[in-house]
Amino acid sequence: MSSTWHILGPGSLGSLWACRLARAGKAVQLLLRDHQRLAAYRAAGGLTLVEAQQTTSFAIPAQCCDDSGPIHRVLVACKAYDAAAAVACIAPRLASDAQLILLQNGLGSQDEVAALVPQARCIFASSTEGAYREQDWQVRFAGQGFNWLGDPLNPAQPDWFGDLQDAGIPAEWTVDILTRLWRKLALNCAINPLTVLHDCANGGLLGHLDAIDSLCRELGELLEQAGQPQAAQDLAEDVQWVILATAANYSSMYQDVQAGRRTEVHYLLGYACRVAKRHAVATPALERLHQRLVDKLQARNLPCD
Ligand code: NAD
Ligand code: KPL
Repeated sequence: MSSTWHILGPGSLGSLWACRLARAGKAVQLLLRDHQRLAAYRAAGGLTLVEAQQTTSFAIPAQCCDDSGPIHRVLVACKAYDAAAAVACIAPRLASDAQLILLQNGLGSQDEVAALVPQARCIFASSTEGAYREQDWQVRFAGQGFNWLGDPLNPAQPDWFGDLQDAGIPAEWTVDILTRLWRKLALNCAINPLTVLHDCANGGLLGHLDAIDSLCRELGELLEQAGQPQAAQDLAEDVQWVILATAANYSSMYQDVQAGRRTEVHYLLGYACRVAKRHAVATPALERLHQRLVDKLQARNLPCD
């Protein structure tokens, strides 16, 4: 099997992975949307990683998604709402033994991708690392974190997993990846929309603990009914801990709204509300929160799906 790491959507997190893998001597190939993006990338001469005081450039090869040649392994690093469309573009190139690593936050996009490429192995990831683009083709590593990877259909660790350790990418293989993704989704549902509605940093939610308690109660019940009891354990305590630990930070959804970017609400709070409906779990506080968030996004001319 080819050992090349294809990176589909080298934005913030995708570039962070690409640079670290390239630095460790792994074969990396960027997959760009079209010829215009490819020309812009080639003009820039590569990807630049900024870490603390160190800035390093990597002349990683790139090609268009619709180029030729088989793809055996690809890190899908697009936003949740772009993942399926991006994978559809490379689907004709996927080898019969292809493995996709899906970096998307939230839930729902993984199933959209898996339905498109039923022959491929889809590995889900949950990341707490932080990165943002300072300019095109330049990424800043902004927050140490961790990556959990797993495959809900197959507990076997893939043979390339050691590449991550070689590249200094902190990661662990887990058989409970859905629990991880659900837990992060629940944290995001309890924190992020309220920061948008109250226009505050995470710490500002200490003034809204009653609302958070109601949301956590409903999220806990939803997780239980959806077959994720472990993800429900001590949720309210964990939410309060995250609020305190990140009090000065602005949530990712807050930052997206402030920057006029589309949010991933459809795969976070929207997903929770859809699953609640499917399992007939009453979640009035989550529903109200979702509606208020949708109203706010619409008022700002931002997509709410
Ligand atoms: P990003 O917007 O910085 O990067 C996404 C990239 O995908 C962009 O470069 C975009 O041009 C590209 N893209 C979109 N459609 C494409 C297509 N059809 N073909 C090729 N490229 C395409 O996003 P990000 O911040 O890196 O986030 C990616 C995922 O990781 C999200 O689900 C996010 O929630 C999650 N995440 C991000 C961070 C972070 O710190 N950035 C942390 C944890 C989780
Ligand atoms: O993941 C987060 C985010 O901002 O997206 C935290 C910090 C946990 C808040 O929900």
